[in-house]
Amino acid sequence: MSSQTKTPSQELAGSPTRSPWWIGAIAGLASAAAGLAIGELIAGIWTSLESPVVSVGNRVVDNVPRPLKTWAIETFGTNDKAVLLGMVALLLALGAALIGMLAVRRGLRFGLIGIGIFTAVGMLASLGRGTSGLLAPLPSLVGGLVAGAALALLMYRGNLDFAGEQAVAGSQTQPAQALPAQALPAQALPAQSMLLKAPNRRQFLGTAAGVTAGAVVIGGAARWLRNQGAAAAERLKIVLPRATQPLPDPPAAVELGVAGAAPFFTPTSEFYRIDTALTVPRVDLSTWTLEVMGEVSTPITLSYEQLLERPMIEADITIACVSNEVGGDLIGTARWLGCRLDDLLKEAGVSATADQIVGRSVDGFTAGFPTALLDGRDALVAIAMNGEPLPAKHGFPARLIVPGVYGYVSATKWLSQIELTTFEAFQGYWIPRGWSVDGPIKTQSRIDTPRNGSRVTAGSTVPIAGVAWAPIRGISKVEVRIDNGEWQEATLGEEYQATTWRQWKLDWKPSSGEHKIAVRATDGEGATQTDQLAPVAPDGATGWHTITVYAE
Ligand SMILES: Nc1nc2c(c(=O)[nH]1)N[C@H]1C(S)=C(S)[C@@H](COP(=O)(O)O)O[C@H]1N2
Ligand SMILES: [Mo]
Repeated sequence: MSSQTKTPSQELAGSPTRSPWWIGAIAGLASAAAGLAIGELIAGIWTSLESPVVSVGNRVVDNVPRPLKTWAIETFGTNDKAVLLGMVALLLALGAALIGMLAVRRGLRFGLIGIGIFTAVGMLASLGRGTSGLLAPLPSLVGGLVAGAALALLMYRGNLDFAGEQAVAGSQTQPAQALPAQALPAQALPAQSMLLKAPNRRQFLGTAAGVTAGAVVIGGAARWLRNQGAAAAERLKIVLPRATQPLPDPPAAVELGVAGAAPFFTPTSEFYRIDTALTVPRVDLSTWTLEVMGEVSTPITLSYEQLLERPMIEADITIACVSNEVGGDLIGTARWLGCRLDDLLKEAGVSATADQIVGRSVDGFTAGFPTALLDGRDALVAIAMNGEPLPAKHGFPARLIVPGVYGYVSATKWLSQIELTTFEAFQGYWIPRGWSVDGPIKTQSRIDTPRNGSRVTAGSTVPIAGVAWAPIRGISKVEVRIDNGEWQEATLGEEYQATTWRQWKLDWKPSSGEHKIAVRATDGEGATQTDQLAPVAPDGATGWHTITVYAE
């Protein structure tokens, strides 16, 4: 018998859960979609706020144990963030479907309690991250209210709540079919008449379709706001100041011009990106400021315009990630434009007790390095890379760049504060997570061409080439070893700045067969790169990059 042919009383005479499970799942999913879309929209309008999904995802990122994080990065590569967001969304969808089913079977208030729990999780996850303070839970709160309202509306339109609750109540006392209507006492009649209101599937589905369509439109608008929003447009309007001390181009001979080897300057579009941010923070320039605070005599607050008015220098600096494996590509070189950090701190007057400079991001990330690193090197509050305002991914509107140390202790993107403190008083983001307090970049070299596992032509001239780096000590020598032969000195790109990597190459005429090629570099102080293998944690990988190629 199909449901259309049932009379209302026949509907009621069935089990207390007449509405099939999927009605509840639809109610839950549509309500959740509405709530989440509103959350995204609020976060899209007020760019300093995180949407509920992103807040929860960020909490997960901040708290997953390192082995799990390493596994995720190894398995999903740079898609790890998309996978995590997908998992949060999937869990949310499951939860939403269950909440909807509970509501339809047990009554609206059970559904509302479920939504309340999810809302509380979202609100809690948003707290204490970044600089949005007390407003941070707003997207989750409003999203939760909207989801609750949507669920109530759906159940009302489908006559679901009432029927469900009554049926359950009935089933707890006596089975509904044992209650002939005429046998009910008079005071039970109003309840009974509502009891007879059959679930209205058509109205329910229509409303669910409407709610879902609304959520899709609002979600789309939120996405558009995020992408096309204020920050991106503002960035395009920026006219970069000219450097007070412009830097001439590096000598042409820094570039050895071997096809397949990394160019001296890494194109911005290919520059590696590493950060904990699930979605790239979009900074509103009209409210953004950079504060220099903590153990200083004169705290400084700069607007973006004020930052741009400061004397600007250019510097060519190679930055690297501590998580770069031997032979990996989490490293790049750019021409950075910014104001000198040492000058800025001189103005602020660093107190003698401070030994740590902490960069804090608008999203709460922190990285700290010793005040002693300001030894005259070109540490910058950078506003541009390779001649363009910093792309959002790389820290717009400002970031720190400190030559010689890994990014996790220094290169804070979306910079909002520079705090002078002590190592005893404060640990940057990665330190309690098991990474080393100090992060000097280790001397390393990489073979870019030929590729590991590739085939080359026996008897022809095959250039072996790559890059070597040891900022800020510089590179003095690169050697290549083929099979178990002698170490042969490679040709180096022209000596330029010790803060950058150096290209190297060696021509080779392979005999046919399988060959192993290893590379090692010697830094500007005469220390040769160790062959001892070390993993990336806790302070950077070591070992010689070694590849196998086949000549035929
Ligand atoms: N706000 C913020 N800044 C950050 C990070 C981060 O997670 N959040 N990661 C750091 C790390 S570990 C590295 S290696 C560099 C990478 O900079 P890039 O993404 O511009 O290459 O940024 C640093 N700055
Ligand atoms: Mo990093």
